[in-house]
Formats: sequence, C-alpha cells, structure tokens
Amino acid sequence: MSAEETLILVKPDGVARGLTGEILRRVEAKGYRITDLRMLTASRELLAEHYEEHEGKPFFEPLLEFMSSGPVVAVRAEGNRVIEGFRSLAGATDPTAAAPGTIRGDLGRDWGVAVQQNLVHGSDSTLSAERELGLWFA
Ligand code: DAT
Ligand code: MG
Repeated sequence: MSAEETLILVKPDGVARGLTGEILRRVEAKGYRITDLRMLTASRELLAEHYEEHEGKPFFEPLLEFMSSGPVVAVRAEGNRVIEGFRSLAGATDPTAAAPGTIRGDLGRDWGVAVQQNLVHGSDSTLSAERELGLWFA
C-alpha cells in the first residue's frame, strides 16, 4: 500500500518572511516525508487552475495577485492521512482565528489587506491532492 500524498505550498508571505524552514520543520517533525520540492514564481494561469473552485469570489483576483507576487515553495509530502494531518497543522484559513500551535495560528496574522495571507496551502481531499500535484509537479 502506498502512503497518501498531498501538495503543500509555502506561500509568498512565508517565503518572504524566511519561514520556509520553520514550516517544513513542522511537517517533518510531525513525521511526514517530503518526497519532492521546488521553488518557483507561479504564473497566473497555473494559479487560476489551482484555485479554480474560487473563481468569481471577491477575493479571487487579490488571491492570484498575492500568490504570483513572489516565489513559493511547492512540496510533495506523504504519510498516512497526510491530507487531513497537514490541514490540521496549518490551522484555520483566517490566521487571526487559527488556533495557537498551528502554523497559521503561531506565525500568521491579519495584515489588513484584501486577501488572507496565511502562509501555507494544503490540499483538502484526495481528489484535489491528485489534481494539484499534477499541476505543480507536471
Ligand atoms: P484554505 O487555504 O484554508 O483551503 P480556501 O481554499 O477557502 O482556504 O481559500 C483559499 C485562499 O483564499 C485562502 O488560503 C485565503 C484566501 N481566502 C479565502 N477566503 C477568504 C476571505 N473570505 N477573504 C480573503 N481571503 C480569503
Ligand atoms: Mg483550499
């Protein structure tokens, strides 16, 4: 049986703030395995596909703008129940509401901008993990 896989992104705010190591440390300390990793500045096209479920929402354009504003680190991670487990490590979407102990709760905050700059992305289902890994690790 092969272990479950997920896509993790360290978003431009995480990279710019020098938190890549701290974030990946938490992933590894939890016991998940990093099996691939790349740094890139994502195109609008890639991001529009990645976030297709949010097309039409008021934060969609600011989200693409933010996500293409600088380099991100894309990570392939594996482990039993890693999809749910990384979402749990990441914490709630809103970094102000995210519980202390989580990546967003410990390291993120509201910067008063149009989109929540919340440091990380993690796939939310096996279907989206497969789709997103195909996009970022084509
Ligand atoms: P998550 O990243 O926790 O899976 P999501 O998929 O609902 O959250 O949204 C994708 C990203 O869009 C999220 O990380 C930050 C931004 N976002 C979501 N809801 C928002 C809102 N109400 N206002 C501003 N930005 C938002
Ligand atoms: Mg999401």
